[in-house]
Amino acid sequence: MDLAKRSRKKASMDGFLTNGRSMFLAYDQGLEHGPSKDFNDKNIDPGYIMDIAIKGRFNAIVFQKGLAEKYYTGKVPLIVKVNGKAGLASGEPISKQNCSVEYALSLGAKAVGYTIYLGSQLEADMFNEFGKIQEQAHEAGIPAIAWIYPRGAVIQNDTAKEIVAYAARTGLELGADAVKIKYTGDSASFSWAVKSAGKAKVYMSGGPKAPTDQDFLNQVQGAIDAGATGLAVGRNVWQHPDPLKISESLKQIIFAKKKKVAEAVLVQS
Ligand code: FBP
Repeated sequence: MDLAKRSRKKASMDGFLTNGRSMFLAYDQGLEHGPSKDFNDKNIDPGYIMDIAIKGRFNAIVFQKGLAEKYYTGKVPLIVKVNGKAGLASGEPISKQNCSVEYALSLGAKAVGYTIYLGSQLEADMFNEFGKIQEQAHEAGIPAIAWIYPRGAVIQNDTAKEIVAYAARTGLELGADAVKIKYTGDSASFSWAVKSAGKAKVYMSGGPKAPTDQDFLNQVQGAIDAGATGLAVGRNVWQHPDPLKISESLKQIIFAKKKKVAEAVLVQS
């Protein structure tokens, strides 16, 4: 590319924020885990998830390109995941690009997402690929969000304070506008990850469905107290028997700054 023609527009997460916070609905688990692991007769339908994103007033829906092409109906900003892997292969994890930034834009994406397995023997491939995607996204004026999951033979504990902080910092240094990282288990240790992320916004990753709503809401409260911008959640919402109710409780915690878990749970009863 002609360097003189290369422009870098301001890529900002502002379009995804409500009073500085946000909540994304993630739905790429059909690829990542397989339909029989996570889905039931309702949530196997991407249309059901699109409906939750709209009715639950999420700040974004996260789809792979195939779902975006066939099920994205607008009304909620779209984030297209431009890489992904299936859960069948063994060995050191790697997730490679499967959608161009240009094509994501044509589908209506307002940001692109990319997973990096930090600590994998193959991390350099993902660093390299993300570097190019981040530059293309910024040239187009949209943010690049990094899902940074420490994984591989050398990673003993992917939610340890120092490992999650390393993930957050990696995202900042590689140019991510936001990082999606796993919760460390308590607010004090998560705040080190938030500090490590610097000006990159931090989203807590939802994880498998928590045993109770209270458990999950406590985690989210801990992340918000630590300075996270918000939550990117999948299973804890769309595996819930009442996705809109749990979404409402989550919003009480994420957006209503003074609300605590006990009050947030009350909106469900
Ligand atoms: P969940 O809230 O369901 O955990 O979704 C968040 C997410 O990052 C998805 O985008 C992705 O499919 C999944 O987690 C990856 O999970 P895993 O940790 O098993 O790779």
